[in-house]
Amino acid sequence: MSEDNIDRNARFDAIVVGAGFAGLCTLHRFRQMGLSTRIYEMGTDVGGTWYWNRYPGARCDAESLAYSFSFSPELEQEWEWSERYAPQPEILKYAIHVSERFDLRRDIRFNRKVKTAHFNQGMGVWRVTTAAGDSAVAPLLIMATGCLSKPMVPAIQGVDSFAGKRYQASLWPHEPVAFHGERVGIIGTGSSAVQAIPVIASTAEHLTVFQRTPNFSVPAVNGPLDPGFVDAFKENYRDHRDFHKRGLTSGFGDLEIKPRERTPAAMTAAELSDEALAAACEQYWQTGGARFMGVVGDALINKDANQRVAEFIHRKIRATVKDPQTAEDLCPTSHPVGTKRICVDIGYYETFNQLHVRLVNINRSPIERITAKGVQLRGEHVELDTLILATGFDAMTGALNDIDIRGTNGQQLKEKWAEGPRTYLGLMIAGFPNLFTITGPGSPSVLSNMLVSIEQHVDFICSCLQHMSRKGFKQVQTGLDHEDAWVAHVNEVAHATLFPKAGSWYMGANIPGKPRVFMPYAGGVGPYRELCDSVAKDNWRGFVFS
Ligand code: N01
Repeated sequence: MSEDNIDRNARFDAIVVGAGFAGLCTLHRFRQMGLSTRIYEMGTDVGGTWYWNRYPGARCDAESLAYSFSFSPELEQEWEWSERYAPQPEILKYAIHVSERFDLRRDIRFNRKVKTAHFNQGMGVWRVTTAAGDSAVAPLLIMATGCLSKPMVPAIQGVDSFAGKRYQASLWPHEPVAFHGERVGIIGTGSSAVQAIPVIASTAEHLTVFQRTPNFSVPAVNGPLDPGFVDAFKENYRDHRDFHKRGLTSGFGDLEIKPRERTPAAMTAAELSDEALAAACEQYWQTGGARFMGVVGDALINKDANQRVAEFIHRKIRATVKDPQTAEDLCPTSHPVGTKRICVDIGYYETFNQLHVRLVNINRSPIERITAKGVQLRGEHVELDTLILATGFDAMTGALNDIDIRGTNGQQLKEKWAEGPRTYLGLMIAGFPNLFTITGPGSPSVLSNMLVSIEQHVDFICSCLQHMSRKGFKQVQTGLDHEDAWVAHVNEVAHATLFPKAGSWYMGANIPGKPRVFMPYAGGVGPYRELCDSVAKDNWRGFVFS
């Protein structure tokens, strides 16, 4: 890194932390508004999630044509996605393309881990420093740090003593990793592992999967995109985008399905016979993808409905996996389906029929410790050449709490959030003026198409800044009353669903000692957008300008 590149007491209109999709979108829009902006990015390139998560089989489980920026009609027409679910290298290429096409890179400093962000009340600016030695100030600070960006290394005894090759799924090397002739072990069976396992099994000599909690997984039904389908979609891109933005749930879905049609998706499970529900599940199973959870209208709010959908997946697992004990071990029973992020796979359950693949249920055979040569289970040592940790993230708050962020009166964000994150609309935090979070806790974020949510937040922030500029305001903040009311609303909405019934990362349950609070907003992207719009219309209700 050239010394000349270091910012020393630099001044900008805005500082953005992170050059993933949220940071890129923010920078592009701020440029259009004439704001001088600096992004500090920890990685050596743009892409965020798609820069770090390079494990074998990594791809998006949202459909490519929907999981893309809508702000440039030319970009969306010209960019060509190859598959229904884009593989990680293609999404990374897209992020790089966006950064070049809109000439964003000149305002991004790579290899910069932001260490501190302190608000100077007298001057009304945020001072940001990085581990590389930069220091810069700006009145406006945008945290575009991502929801799943702080990897979690499990506290398993001896985890650092393994003498073979050890990889973390979310910090995968940039160089190719080969498994030919190797005995590979993987800990974890969340979305990352479910994607990686079939691919690793295709070349490893032996693969051992250490599973603590089985997850529900549905087939992706991935494949090359049909040019005719793409043309038709692109002809109608505006309508699709609008449909996703106003969607009642996650911001995906088919334009063709009219909300009022009496399909099972618009009915409750109680209205359907077992045969009708099974037929609907089968149809969604064959169609593929996470939209499976939309098979009936009440799958995520009614215990019985959920159980009937879960049993359909259990039957699929038992019909696919030949060894009865392995099949039983793969059947999730400890949480309602969908309350931990449902996985989307390409041949996951089938992989366990291969003779060189073994599932270890660590509830029956607990991991005692990791040794130099492998994993010591109770009563058995599993020798490994390579150990992969696909153990997830300190989600939603991890990356923010990692930075020493201090607002008015030196209050530290981490301390403020000791009992769980508190925000107004997932966008602002009382006591932290001019600081916005993109897809922060309390917003639809991880329960939604991230691109839809990112663009909505960036639009909202830009409108707010335009309002400030028109009125001559320099500062915006939110108050504790609105923050408290929003936190209560987020909780109320979550508790009307089955989500809190799972010990999920949505609940912070995967991190020892993390408060158990349902972090995202489960009210759906469309209703959330309407709420934000009504806030702006109602003279920016809950925001205080000065
Ligand atoms: O992480 P996870 P992930 N001993 O937290 C296990 C998104 N994503 O990286 O359930 C043994 O889901 C843990 O077990 P348990 C998506 O939103 C998207 O896979 O806690 N096991 C679990 O099995 C997803 O939800 C895409 O009992 C331990 C696993 O590790 C999110 O990222 C692809 C353990 C962690 O699963 C996170 O997914 C990938 C221990 N000490 C990810 N500690 C797509 O778009 C943890 N585990 C496709």
